[in-house]
Amino acid sequence: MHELKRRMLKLLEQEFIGWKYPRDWIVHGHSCYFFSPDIKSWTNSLAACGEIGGNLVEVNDVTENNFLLSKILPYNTEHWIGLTDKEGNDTYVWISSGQIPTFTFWVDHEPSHQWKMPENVFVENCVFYSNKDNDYMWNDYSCEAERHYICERTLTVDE
Ligand SMILES: [Ca+2]
Ligand SMILES: [Ca+2]
Repeated sequence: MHELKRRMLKLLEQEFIGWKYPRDWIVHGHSCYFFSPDIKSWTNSLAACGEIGGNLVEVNDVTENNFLLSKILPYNTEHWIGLTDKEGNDTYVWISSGQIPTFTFWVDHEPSHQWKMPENVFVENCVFYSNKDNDYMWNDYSCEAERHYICERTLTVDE
């Protein structure tokens, strides 16, 4: 009986922890984060984050940025974040809060808002962490391009 009770408590605990910190998510500060193994368009990345109870990451300050960099540095790949200019008015806002960023991490001369090569013009409305060649800083690009993505889920206040 004691053993059964212990096992039930263990199951409850796993469920509780699973709810707060879903499997494969990494806790940092007041959020947990998911770094995708797969690549998707920005829009599909946003949907994928939503399906697992989060949103595309909102990078609020240098501390959060440093944490994210520490996780993506070993991989030299590009990751979508939740910054977009879907209205097409060249003003980037966070998809989760609707706020204009107070912290930014742009590559020099970015955001460029469009790809300017002749015969291949398209607008750039979605932002990603670039790879090593651009020191992992932010760049905007076509939302249709496929990249890895980072989801964020804010933890509840009663931690
Ligand atoms: Ca955040
Ligand atoms: Ca750009």
